[in-house]
Amino acid sequence: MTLLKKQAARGLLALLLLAVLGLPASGAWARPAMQPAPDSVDLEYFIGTAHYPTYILLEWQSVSEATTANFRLKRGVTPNPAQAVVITTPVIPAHPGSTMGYYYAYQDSAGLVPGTIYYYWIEDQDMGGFWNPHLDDPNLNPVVPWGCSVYDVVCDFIINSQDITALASRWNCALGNPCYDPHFDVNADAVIDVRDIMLSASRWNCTQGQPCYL
Ligand SMILES: [Ca+2]
Repeated sequence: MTLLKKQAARGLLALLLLAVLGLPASGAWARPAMQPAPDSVDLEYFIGTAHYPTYILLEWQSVSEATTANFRLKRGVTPNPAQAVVITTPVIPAHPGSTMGYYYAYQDSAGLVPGTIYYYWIEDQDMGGFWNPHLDDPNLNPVVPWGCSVYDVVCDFIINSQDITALASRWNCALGNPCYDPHFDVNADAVIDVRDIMLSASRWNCTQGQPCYL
């Protein structure tokens, strides 16, 4: 094989390889597919931790805030961000113009209902007033279970025989008796009896996240 034929063969082999890999022969594939929104802040994390029964602690850390003016947090009870509402009014000021990252914390305690799963989102506002929702990153969407339903007296996020057994073991315990514990008095009528058992049993096998759990 002459040198010319060898070079032609190598070129053909390279083209075949590109065709197999599904890549164009130009250098176009080396470009990033999409640029991030220019004024959206980079967040290292956004997390939520339940401190039952007082508050849910929300924490986030930014990388730099050169064009970030404010933050706001949204909360919902479904995974659909369109159903979430803003919980931080007024907005939380950022550090506009800073190339440093900052740590933030917010305690959410408004209207929390035991037995509910809360979904959170974070948005940052750029200098132009536009809110960036960060919807494309599941790491910035904490999901926080909050407490137990009053019917789930054992508090293991399912209403089942364990709750009925726990209630039955306190049968006829009334306010003032050493065995009385208001936690097991489902209907809060100062006695633990068949009514409480009936209420829990009516939600048999309901788990946290289901409407019947509440
Ligand atoms: Ca009762």
